[in-house]
Amino acid sequence: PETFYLKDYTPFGYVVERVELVFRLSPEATRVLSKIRFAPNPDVSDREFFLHGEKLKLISAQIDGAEVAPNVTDTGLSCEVPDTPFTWEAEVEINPKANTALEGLYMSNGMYCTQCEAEGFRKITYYPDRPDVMSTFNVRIEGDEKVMLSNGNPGESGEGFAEWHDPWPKPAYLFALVAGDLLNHPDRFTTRSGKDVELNIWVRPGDEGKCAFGMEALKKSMTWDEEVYGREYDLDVFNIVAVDDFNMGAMENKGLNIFNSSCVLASPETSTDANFERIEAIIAHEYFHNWTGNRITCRDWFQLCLKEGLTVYRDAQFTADMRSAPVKRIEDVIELRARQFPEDNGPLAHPVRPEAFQEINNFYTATVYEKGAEVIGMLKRLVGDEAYYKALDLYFNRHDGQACTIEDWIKVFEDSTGRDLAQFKNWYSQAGTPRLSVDESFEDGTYTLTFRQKTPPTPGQDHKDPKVIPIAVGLLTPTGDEVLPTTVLEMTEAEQSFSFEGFKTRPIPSILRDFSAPVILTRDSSAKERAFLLAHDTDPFTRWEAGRELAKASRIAMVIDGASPDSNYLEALQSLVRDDHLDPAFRALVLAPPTESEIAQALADQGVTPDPDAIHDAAETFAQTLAQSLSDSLPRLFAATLVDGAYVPDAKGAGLRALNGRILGLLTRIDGGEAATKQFETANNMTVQNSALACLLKAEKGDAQSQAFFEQWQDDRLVMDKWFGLQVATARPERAPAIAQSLTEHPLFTIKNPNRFRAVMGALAMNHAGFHQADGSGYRLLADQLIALDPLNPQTTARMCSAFQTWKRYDAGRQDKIRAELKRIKATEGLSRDTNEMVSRILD
Ligand code: HT7
Ligand code: ZN
Repeated sequence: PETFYLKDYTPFGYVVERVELVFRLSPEATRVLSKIRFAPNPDVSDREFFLHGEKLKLISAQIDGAEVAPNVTDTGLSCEVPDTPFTWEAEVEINPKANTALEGLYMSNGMYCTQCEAEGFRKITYYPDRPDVMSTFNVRIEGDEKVMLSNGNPGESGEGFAEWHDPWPKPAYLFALVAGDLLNHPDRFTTRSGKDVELNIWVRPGDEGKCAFGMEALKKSMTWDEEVYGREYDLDVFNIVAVDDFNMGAMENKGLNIFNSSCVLASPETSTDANFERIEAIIAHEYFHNWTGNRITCRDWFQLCLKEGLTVYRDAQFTADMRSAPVKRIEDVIELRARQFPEDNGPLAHPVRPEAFQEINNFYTATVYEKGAEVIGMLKRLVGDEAYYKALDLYFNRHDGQACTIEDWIKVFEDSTGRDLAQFKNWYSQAGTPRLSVDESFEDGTYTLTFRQKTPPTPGQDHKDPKVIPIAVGLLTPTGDEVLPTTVLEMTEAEQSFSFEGFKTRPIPSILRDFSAPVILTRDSSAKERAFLLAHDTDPFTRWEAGRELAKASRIAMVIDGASPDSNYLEALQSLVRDDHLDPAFRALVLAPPTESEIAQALADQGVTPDPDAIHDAAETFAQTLAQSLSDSLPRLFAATLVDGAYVPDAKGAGLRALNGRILGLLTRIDGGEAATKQFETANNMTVQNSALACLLKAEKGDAQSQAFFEQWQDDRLVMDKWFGLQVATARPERAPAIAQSLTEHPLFTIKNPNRFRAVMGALAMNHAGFHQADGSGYRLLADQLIALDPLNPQTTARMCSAFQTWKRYDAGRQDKIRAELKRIKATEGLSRDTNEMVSRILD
C-alpha cells in the first residue's frame, strides 16, 4: 500500500470556485450530478487534473458542455483540461444501501446519511477530496423523504425536493446530507450581535423525548464560545441529526452536525451521568469546530491536531466551566493514561503531528486528540491566559477562511507574544511520553529540585531532543501550610535545577500540579509523604495523584511480594471516605482503584512481566479488605449518598451518585447484594439502576436483575448496548471470553452496528484478565470478530486492533498467542488497507 508523507505536500493545481450538486436519492442507485467550476491555480506551475473517486459508477462527464472520456482508475480519474477556467460536470451512480463501511453516503435504519471525514466524499462523486481545496456548495436533493438536509442555509423546497446553500467555503470533508423520516426538537438562539438562529435536533420517531438535554448543551456551548473565545455562529440554522450506525462519536459538518445517537440522545431513565457529561462535551466539541476546524481548517491530514487538539482543549475548558474543573482534570488524566500512554509507549506511537500514513483514518488517535489538547494546555500555561486569548484572536483574524498548518499556529503565538517557540514544536514532532525524574536537596534554607527528562525511543524515532516542560509545583510545610503557591517552572534542558530560598525546615513538594505536562513523573517518595499529600495538598490533582501512587505501590507489592494491602493506605482511604466535608465526586475518584491494565504497565515499567491473573486477584483482595475494614460504616455512608427527588444530571448529583456507585460496590461485598437488589428495584434513573446491576453481576448474583433489565429495555438500542457491555465487563476473567462469545450469538447482536460491536468486543478488551486469559481464548475471539467485520467496516475493525497494542508487555506464552492471532488477521485474503496498516505496525 502507498505511504503518504508530510514532506511531499504540494498544493492542488486548480482552484474550485463553486460546487453544485444534485442528489437523486434511491437506496441502491442514487445518482449524483456534479457541476464544478475550476480555475487553474496560479501558484502551481505543474498542474495535473486528478479527481479522487472510489466505488463510483461514472455515467457521463463533460467539460464546458462537451462530453469527455477521462482515464478512470480505482482511486480516481484524470483528464485533459483547458488552461483557463472551465466547468466540469459529471453524473455518477452509488449504492448507499450496500455501504456498510459507513463512509460516504450510506443508509442507517432506512435513513440516508453521510460521513465524509477524512476521505469519504470521494465515495460520493469525483472531486479533489483534500482539505485545502475549499469551495461554496449548492445542493439540491430529490427524493420522497420527509426531511432532506444538507449544509448551510435552506433554499427552495417543495414536493420531492429541497435545496441548500452554504455560503462559507469549505473542504469536501465537511459536506453532509441526511434524508429520512425524521422529527425535530426545535429551538432558537440569538447571537450576541443579534442574529436569530434556528436550532434543530433531528431524530427517528420515538426518540423525540431524548433531545432536550442535547439542545440545552448546544445553547450553552454557543453562549460559552461567544463569552470565552468571542466566536459567534454564522448561519441561519444549526442542525444536529442522530444516527444509529456511526463509526465514531459525531461529525462537525458545517451547519449539519451528525451524531452517533449514543452521543446526543439522553433521558434520565435511559442514560447515566457519564452519558450526560459525555453528550454535553461532544455537542460542545462539534459546535466549537465551527471555528476551530471549519472556518479555519487543516491544510492536509497531517495537521489533524490543529483542529482536533485545539477543539478537545476547548471542550475540556467548557466542561470544567459547566461542571467541576478539578474533577474534569482528574477524569481527563485517567483517560490520557488509559488510552494515550499505551499508544505513546508501544508500537503505534506517533507524533502529535504524524509525518507518514497509509490510511489517515488510523490516525484519529488519542495522541492526536488528547495529547494534542495537552500540548495546547502547556502552551497556555507557558504564555499565560491573557497572551493565550490574544494569540487566539490573532489566529482567527489572520487565518479565517484558510487551510492551515501547525507552523501557522505556532507563528501566531510567536508573533503575539514575542517568544521563540522553536523548541516547543518538539511536542508536535517527537512521539513518546517523556519520563521526568526529580531529586531534591535542602541546604542552608535553600530547597532545590533537580529534574531530568528523557523520552524513550519510539518506532522510527531513536533520538529525542529535550522538550519544554511546564512543571507546576507548590511547597508545603510539614504541618500542611502552603509556603510556595503554585508556580510554573519552565524546564528546557535535559537536566535542570530550580532553587527556592528562605526555608527554616525542609518543605514537602507537590509536583506536576494540575498535571501541567503529559509526562511520567518518577520520584522516590515515602508512603508517609504520599499519605501527607493525600490529606493536605491544596491542589486537587496532586492530592488525588498521591492516593493513586499509594494505591499503585500497594498493589504492586501485593503482586510481586505477596504483601497484604498497605495498612497506611487503607487507613487514609477510610478517613477520606468518611470525610463529609470533601466533595463526593472527589471521594469517588479517590476510591476508584487503578485499572488492572495500569498496574500491568507499571509492572512492565519496573521490568516485571505482568501476570494478569495475579493483578486481578490483588485487585479483588484489596477491594475485599477495604470493604471489610469499612464494614461498620458502609451502610451509613451508603445512605448518605442516596439522592432524593427527581433526577438532575448536574455535577452535584452526579458526584453523589458516583460515590454511591463506589460505596455500593464495597457494600455488595459484605451484604450479599441486599442493598444493590433494593437499589435496582427502586431505581428511578439509569445511573443507579446501572450501577446496581453492575454490582450484582460482579457478585454473580444478578441473573434475575439482568433478565428484568433486558425485558424492560429490549426495545431501546442504547440501553441494550449497556446490557451487552456490562455482562462482559463484570464477568469473572475465566468466563469473560465465553460470555462475550455467547453474546455475539444473541439475536440482538449485530456486527454491522459499531455501537453494539464495541459494546461486546470493547468490553472484552477492557476486561484485562479476561481478555488476557492464558489459553488465548480472548485473543482468538477478538481476532475472529475482527476478521468477520473487516470486509464490512474496515474503519471500526482497524480501530479495535489497538486492543493488541500492549502485547509485548506480557509473558512469552501470551505473546506467542497474540502474535499468531495478529498474523492470522494479516493473512486474511482481501484485508482492508486500514486493518493491514494497524496489524503490521503492531506486529513490527
Ligand atoms: N472530526 C470528526 C472525526 C472523524 C469522524 C467522525 C465520525 C465518523 C468518522 C470519522 N472520521 C473522522 C469528529 C470529531 O473529532 O469531532
Ligand atoms: Zn473533533
